[in-house]
Amino acid sequence: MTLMIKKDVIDADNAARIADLKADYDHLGQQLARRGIDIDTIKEKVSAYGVAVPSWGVGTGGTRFARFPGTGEPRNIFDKIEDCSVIQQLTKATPTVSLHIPWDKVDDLKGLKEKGNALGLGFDAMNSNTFSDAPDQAHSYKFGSLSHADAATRQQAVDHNLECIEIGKALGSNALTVWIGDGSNFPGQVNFTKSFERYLDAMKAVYKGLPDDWKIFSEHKMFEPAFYSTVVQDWGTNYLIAQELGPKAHCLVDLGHHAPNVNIEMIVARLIQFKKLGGFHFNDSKYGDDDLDTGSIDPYRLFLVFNELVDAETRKAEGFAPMHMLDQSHNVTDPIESLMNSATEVSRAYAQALIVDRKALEAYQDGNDALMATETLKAAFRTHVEPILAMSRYEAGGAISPVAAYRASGYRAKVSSERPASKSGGGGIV
Ligand code: LRH
Ligand code: MN
Ligand code: MN
Repeated sequence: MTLMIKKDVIDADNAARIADLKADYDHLGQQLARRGIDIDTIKEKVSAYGVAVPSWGVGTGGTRFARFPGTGEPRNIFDKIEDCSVIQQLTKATPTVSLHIPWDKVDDLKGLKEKGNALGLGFDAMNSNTFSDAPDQAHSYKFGSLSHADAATRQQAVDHNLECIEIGKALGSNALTVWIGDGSNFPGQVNFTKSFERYLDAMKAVYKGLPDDWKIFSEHKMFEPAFYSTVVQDWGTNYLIAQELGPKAHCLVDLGHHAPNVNIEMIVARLIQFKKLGGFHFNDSKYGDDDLDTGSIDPYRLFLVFNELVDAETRKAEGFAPMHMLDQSHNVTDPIESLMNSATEVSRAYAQALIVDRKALEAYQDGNDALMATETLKAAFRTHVEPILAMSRYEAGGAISPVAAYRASGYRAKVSSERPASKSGGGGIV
């Protein structure tokens, strides 16, 4: 396997930390044992857990005002997956990459698949892009794509999604995520019913092109780029879509795509209950679709989402198999560092949710003991599970402290000397 970070660097950094980690792990093990929890069982579950890295996340993002690139920005999809493999090598929590077409130019599919294999990376859900115009396309998406008033434009968007499926098939992916920016900026600009009807028809055409073992995810988002109305604006519309399309269709929940204070964990529970939870785009937000690092603003909410997931996992909920992806934009940090920390935050929320005393919680719920019910969740959330995460990384050959090992490796300086400086300037994600 091709290793982007030298093993010696990781070993040296780990050597300085392993004694403390063992002591911390043993101590936590004793604490958890007193609560009737076997630490190794939790560690094994955490070790088996993975979240996909978005290919678009390893380049520095931007806002609609400006983009301030870092150094050593990936030039193409091959550079991007090398960066993704650094994240996986150090965290051992990100075994797959989620591609975005045509942001990722994938002319050499065979070469890309081989490179993925060499780096030990698989390919997660494919993402189509009909929210911006590709250089040579015949019809513009300025006024929409799958819901556009013009049939030829809709067909072009359908064809693009079908092409994404073909690319994904060659790479070993098994899901397509569709997010559209379609909507309107003015009352009266579009007919809500007609545009949703057109969207459903177009999505049905994409659905027809899905292989038997594939899933299609529709991703809702409250607003942006359309500021008055959005065609797929919330989980209710998203659920209708999944119902209309059929059993291979599910809803994708991007944590940043809701109004502030919306109870996302409850949306997750509803979608699980009705077998329509397809997957996640994890990130964090304070105001809107901020695409901040997962767990950086409200780690308790992330934990509460995972509490629902573990609840479903524990009772073996029918049809429950969501895919997990990160979807972030990094404007002021090294994207590799942000993505490593985010993967760790997701694993942390999972570990914390695994140690919730579910029997006690159920008894408190049934007995209407609101205070003790919420304390039961808090007891798990307050538990410092880092030794479990670090030990799981260490035993898998990763880094006890991924950011420290990464900085010690000099990877960013190395790629900065090899990859030409990328342009700063206007907004948008590279
Ligand atoms: C839209 C979105 C969607 C896109 C990604 C780049 O805001 O969350 O998932 O594919 O951002
Ligand atoms: Mn998203
Ligand atoms: Mn988004």
